[in-house]
This record gives sequence, structure tokens and C-alpha cells, in this order.
Amino acid sequence: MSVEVERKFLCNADTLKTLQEIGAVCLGQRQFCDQYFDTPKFDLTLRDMWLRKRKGCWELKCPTTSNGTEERSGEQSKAAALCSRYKEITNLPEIQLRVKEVIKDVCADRETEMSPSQEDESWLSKINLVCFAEFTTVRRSFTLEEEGVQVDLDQADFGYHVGEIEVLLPEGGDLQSALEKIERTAGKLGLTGDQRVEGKMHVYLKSNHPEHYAKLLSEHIL
Ligand code: V4E
Repeated sequence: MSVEVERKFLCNADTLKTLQEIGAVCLGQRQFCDQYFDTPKFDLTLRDMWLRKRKGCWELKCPTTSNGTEERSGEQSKAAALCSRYKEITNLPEIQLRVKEVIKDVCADRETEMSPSQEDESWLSKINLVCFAEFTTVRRSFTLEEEGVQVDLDQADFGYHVGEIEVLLPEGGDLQSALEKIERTAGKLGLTGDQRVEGKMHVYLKSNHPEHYAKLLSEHIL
């Protein structure tokens, strides 16, 4: 299991040039389709849990257990507030276990024996999971001299363009150092503003599931 720490930013006409100027190395471009799943009542996402299938692989993003109140200076807190962090679980039996734990009521009177095969999707209907979002992204990725920092520029098929500065931490890794790396990279990219930038899912839900989007906003999940 690892923890993804990331800061999103809005791209502009100069973003590519700036990346070149700061010595970012392009790792290439790839395209992928993401499918996100939840119960019809959105039991997972209302707990800030995001179940996704990308390129045939499953992934569950969950809130980290630390509550974000680690001791920080004012500047550090501001930088941390612009970043999101999620545990990433990619082991399918563990994903199935975590999801079942959350939707116990749904599972109570159902047969929920599950196959751990990545291709066999029968477990989804057994616990009433349906696809609520599907979109394709073209992603260009860059690495920087700063160790372990990756910058992704995403273009979603519904017209949203967003960048992210990302550090992947092993569980128990040094969060403060990851936040500092992201902050330094943001500085090099000339990012100003202290507003959190919307991710692709924000924009997708806003137009495709506006009621759920409003609920997630009111619960401070988005
Ligand atoms: C919406 C959401 C999640 C779903 C995945 O979102 P994101 O990380 O933006 O997608 P993507 O394609 O960049 O994934 P990657 O390739 O990096 O794995 S996971 C958590 N959330 C909630 C959330 C939030 N509340 N605020 C922000 C800024 N982002 C996500």
C-alpha cells in the first residue's frame, strides 16, 4: 500500500515551456479510460472512497488515517491544504474486503463469495456496485530532478485540462518531506494562488451527477 500526495494546478499555454525550462524530462504520453464504481446510493464516495478500474487494474483510494492535524507552521499548513493525500490499495482481495466492510448492510442478505480475478467482474453486482463515471484521459508525464516528484498534464475527454504534482510515499513515509517537494516544484512552476483546483472527477460529477456533487461538496468531501 502506498500514499499518494498531490497538488492539482490549472494548466495554461506556458505550462509546457515552463516544464522544459525547469529541466523536467518527459516520460511520454498515454491514454486510459477510467471507470468508477459505487452503490446506487453512493455509499463509498460519501465516505471519500474511490473505486476505479483503469487499464484492467483495480484501485481503491481511501482517506489516510492521520487526521491532518500534525504540527506545522502557518506556511506549511497553507501548502498542505492545497494537497490531497489518499491511501492507494491495488490488491483486489483487499479492495473487496474494504468495500464489503463499508457496505455491510447491502451484503447482509447476499451471497458475497468473490473471485480475486481482475477480469471477473461478477463481484460488483453481488454487492450492488455500478459504474457511475467513465471517461478517457490523455496524460503526459514528466519527472523532475527533485527526487520522486512527477508532474502529469491531463486532458479529459469531456474537455477539462488539469495538471498535478505528485509524490508517491510508501506507507509510513515522510509526509512533510513530500509536501516540501511539492511546494518547491509548485514554486518552480510559478504557481500562485491558494485555492484548491478541481480535479477531473469534480468537473465530471458537476455535469453528470449534480445532486451527488452538491452532497459531496456539502460534506466537504470534494
Ligand atoms: C475525486 C477523488 C478521487 C478519484 C481520483 O481522482 P484524481 O486523483 O483526481 O484522479 P487521477 O486520474 O489524477 O488519478 P491518478 O492517476 O493520480 O491516480 S480520489 C480522491 N478524490 C477526492 C479529491 C478531492 N477531494 N480533492 C482533490 C483536489 N482531488 C481529489
